[in-house]
Amino acid sequence: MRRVITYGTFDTLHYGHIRLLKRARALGDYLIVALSSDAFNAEKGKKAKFSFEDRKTDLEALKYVDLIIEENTWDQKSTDVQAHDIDVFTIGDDWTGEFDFLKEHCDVVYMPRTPEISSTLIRGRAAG
Ligand code: C2G
Repeated sequence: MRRVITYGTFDTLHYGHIRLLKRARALGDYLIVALSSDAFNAEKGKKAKFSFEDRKTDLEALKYVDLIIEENTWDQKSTDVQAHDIDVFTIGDDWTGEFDFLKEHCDVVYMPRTPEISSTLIRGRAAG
């Protein structure tokens, strides 16, 4: 059982997120998503439109996601990877190089982002 983990806010869930999660799941047999808490979003300087609970509910609807845990700090990744017996850490290539320190515990895969779609863009359109 090859276990994969990825991290993010996943606000206003869109096809860019879904494609990433589908590809993340395809790297193994089990995908854990560490979902940024509302407090951690503030630390990231991100104002999510939806609460942690709403964003969690969206992710739970996806067949690619096997478990959702909370992301509260920048430095929980090494602990998470060991605690959940992770084989692969993956995230979009906007983070390339940032998490190479995890290579002592697991594979690290940066995946291409899906262009032209973002929660910010969607919010802007919704504003009309
Ligand atoms: N993503 C993507 N294509 C997009 C938008 C996002 O592939 N058009 C990917 C990002 O690269 C990331 C994931 O979807 O891997 C979640 O994106 P965000 O919610 O923006 O995550 P971020 O704020 O980058 O949080 O500790 C790591 C952080 O929590 C990552």
